[in-house]
Amino acid sequence: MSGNGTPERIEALVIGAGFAGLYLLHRLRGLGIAAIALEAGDGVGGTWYWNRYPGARCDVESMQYSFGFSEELQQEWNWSERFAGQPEILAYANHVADRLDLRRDISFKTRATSAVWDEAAARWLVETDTGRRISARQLILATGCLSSARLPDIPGIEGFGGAIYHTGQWPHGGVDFTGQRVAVIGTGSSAIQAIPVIAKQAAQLTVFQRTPNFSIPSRNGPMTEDYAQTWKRDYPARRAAARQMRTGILYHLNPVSALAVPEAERRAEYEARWAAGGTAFMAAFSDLLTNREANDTAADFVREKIRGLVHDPEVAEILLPRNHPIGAKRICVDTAYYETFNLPHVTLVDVRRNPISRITPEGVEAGGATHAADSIVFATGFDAMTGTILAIDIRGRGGLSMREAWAEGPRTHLGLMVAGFPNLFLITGPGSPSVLSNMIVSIEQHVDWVCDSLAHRQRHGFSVMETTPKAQDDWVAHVNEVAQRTLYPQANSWYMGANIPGKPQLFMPYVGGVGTYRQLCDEIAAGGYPGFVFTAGEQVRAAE
Ligand code: NA7
Repeated sequence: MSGNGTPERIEALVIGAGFAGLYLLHRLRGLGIAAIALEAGDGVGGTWYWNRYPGARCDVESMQYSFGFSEELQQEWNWSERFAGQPEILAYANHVADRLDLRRDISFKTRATSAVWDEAAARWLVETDTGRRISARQLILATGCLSSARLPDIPGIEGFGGAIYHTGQWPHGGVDFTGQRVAVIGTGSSAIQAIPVIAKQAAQLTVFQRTPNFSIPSRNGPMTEDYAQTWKRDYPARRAAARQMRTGILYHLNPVSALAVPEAERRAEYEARWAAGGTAFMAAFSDLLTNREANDTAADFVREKIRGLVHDPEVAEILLPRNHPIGAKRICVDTAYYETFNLPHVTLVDVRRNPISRITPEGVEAGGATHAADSIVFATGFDAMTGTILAIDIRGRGGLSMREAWAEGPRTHLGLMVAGFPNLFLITGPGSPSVLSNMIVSIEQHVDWVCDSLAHRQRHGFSVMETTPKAQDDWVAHVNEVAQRTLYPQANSWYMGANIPGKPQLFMPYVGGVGTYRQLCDEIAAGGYPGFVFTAGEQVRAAE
């Protein structure tokens, strides 16, 4: 249906067909709730559909970065590597969509542009860039946390004579850099994965670094049958344990303070974690993210490793992260990142000392010198956590726009609902553990909670659910208070909105931990949803 005619009617509308959208469609179908999903891309997979840059892979082990809701699914799928690459994760997303027969409920190449709450009908009216108009009782934003790719405001980009790429919007056919002079701008997770792979092809690679990052070797390798079986034999129990962990990832979290053990023991623990690889390095001691002195011991250890890996001491010095506690910005995981700077055709430019002034037709101008390039790769990140939500013009009760409601930064109750926006749910929204966790674990938890709340309403005949301003204020204060007890706010990270000029700065994800958060959400559901209000016609029940 297009134009101004009667809109299509549906019970639930899901925006996005990444892992969250796929699981939502499956659960809603199980509840007998008619649902469709709109997806801007022409395939499923969300972040794994868009981020096709060379070297893209997940930093959570694949045995854990996969759905746990279906024993059949987790038994039948076989991963080829410890940390699967993007093509394999995308293949898995496609497999899930086919296996659960979800495609028939997804509208591809369709982007939601606006969503307006119609008070009289108690429904959302959603408009799309294809002219479709859809009236839905429930609107669920499964839009992802890192979907709005961002090019920095560097003058001259349009005039560049070569090719421009952003890691988050990579061409589907791939890019062959063989023989090219390539510039990479940024040294976050994406760049740290892409740089070693691009270096293998490029004739010359220049990396522009503004802030050095901490990166731990992944020790990625082929999946062994033995390792896969240790998981598959015991999947339900292992998944259950992971759901209670701080990050939703099962690994050994050492309960001891880094400052409570002798130097030699501390070192041995770091060495063992460095040798094992991956983000579990940050679980070496209990207080690495809460005590600066403890954190310094881990940061010093990694800086020493970097010095050992990079041959040229001047280059190593530039690569040493010093301006934030380790882990306060998302820790990176790499395959031969630091070693890449030993290659003769790879150059590192310190953008703090030599700021990029502009892009010229020939390349990148920094510190008065032009670095010639045939291609520029922007690995400059995303308008994280809120960018994709605010890209939709959302109007709730009384015409309140989400942009106004979040003018000072995102405000939610539990990262799930926003006061003034009835029947609008966020999956892994700001105020929930989301990006600090294994995303699939957090997605499953949110989808289950939302679907359980819908089932609750079905049983009680409530058609509208919303959160109260008081519950939201209390949650926002709690999220902030818990964040302040950690070292996270000490880094200018995208967790804080610090990478987007003018974006309000506050710590967006909930650091209380996946297990604690889940328990709280479960208690709220079991207690009849305090902090939420349910309405059906004349019936109003304030459950505070
Ligand atoms: P990130 O982590 O936001 O990294 C972006 C990088 O780009 C970071 O090094 C930035 O430096 C750099 N950047 C941004 N703008 C500029 C300009 N103008 N000049 C120079 N350098 C710039 O994005 P990623 O895609 O790597 O990773 C995002 C998440 O995706 C990641 O955490 C995983 O969860 C998956 P800065 O640090 O701001 O100084």
